Amino acid sequence: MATATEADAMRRAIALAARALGATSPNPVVGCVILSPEGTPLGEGRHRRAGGPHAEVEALAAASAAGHDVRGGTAVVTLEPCNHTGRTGPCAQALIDAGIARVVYAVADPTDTATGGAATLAAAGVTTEGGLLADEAAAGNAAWLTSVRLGRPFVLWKYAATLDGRSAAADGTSRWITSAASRADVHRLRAEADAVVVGSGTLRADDPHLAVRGHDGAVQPLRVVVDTHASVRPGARVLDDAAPTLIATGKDADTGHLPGVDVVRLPRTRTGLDIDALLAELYGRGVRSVLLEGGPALAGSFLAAGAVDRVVGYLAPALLGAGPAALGDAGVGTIAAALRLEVTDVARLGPDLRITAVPTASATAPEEN
Ligand code: AOF
Ligand code: ZN
Repeated sequence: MATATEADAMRRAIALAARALGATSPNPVVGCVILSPEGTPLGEGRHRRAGGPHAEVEALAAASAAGHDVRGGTAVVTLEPCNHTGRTGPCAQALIDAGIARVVYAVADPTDTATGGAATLAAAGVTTEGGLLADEAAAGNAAWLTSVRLGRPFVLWKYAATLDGRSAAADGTSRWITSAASRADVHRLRAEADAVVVGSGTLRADDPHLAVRGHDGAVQPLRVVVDTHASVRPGARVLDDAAPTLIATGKDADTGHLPGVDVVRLPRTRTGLDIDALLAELYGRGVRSVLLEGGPALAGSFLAAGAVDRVVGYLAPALLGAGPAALGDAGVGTIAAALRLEVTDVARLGPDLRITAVPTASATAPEEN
């Protein structure tokens, strides 16, 4: 059984890992705390960038830099220590070499490449225990774990709407439906994502910038415009150099007005571009988490393709009564086909409500009672 001290250390390791969200792809976020045999923290670390040291190695180095002897100590880590030599050496072996006597981890490594660390540690006589605060640690790594399971990036669809579900007024005006607190929260979502995706309609209507502001040191996400006919104007703000940008167009689009712009040509469907092909292209570029920022038609296409893993709605206490809905056609024609969600969080941001929900396993209607 893990001790209360180890649980505290795991909470700290999860918090350390969370600081690197949006910066480590295609790798996970991982945090680690090294404890002395008496339970005193000796060093801590996190994985900061793909190609950089793993969390365990950074924590061992921090302990050693502080002059601590870690022999006989415990490593508390959010992900099972890796067993492979990839861009860096195997962490299981590094822990064994350092004389660590016990390893407590939260979530097993699900990859074929890195799995097996716990067995290697156990074979070397290190006590190992998995599963401590596994749900919390998995939630902190939800994007990466989902991308490993599905072989495509994790997709979070974010929208802002009035209480009656409209994302713009009848005349098309839509600026600042939600409060400054909600808009700041969206910048956090962008900072945590590898790519931010919008459709060309939103680009025309709002000329959004899509780069992250207010998060020092955040890795800027790849800005992706789904633009079947390459309608983006050369002066659009999304084309500046604040962050990289990718324009996804149909195979036949004329992109002559976009010299020097990174363009990918994708197959078309009846409603626009093939969402699976887009996600495969992004995955190939190392993107493991996508923030889908609209508009309504594109969000409908993603939902119809079964390609939304989490929904975050910012609802402002305002009513419009007319104007476009936050979500367009998602392939739902009858109530039995409604895309059912489970609410996982409700928060108040200034005057607004933020509702987080995930699709339920089956799209059937709940039982009446
Ligand atoms: C990390 N950071 O702290 C741990 C990881 O690309 P590599 O060679 O660095 O290996 C990445 C894999 O190593 C990763 O997918 C995961 O399975 C495992 N553990 N990875 O990036 C870490 N502990
Ligand atoms: Zn490792």
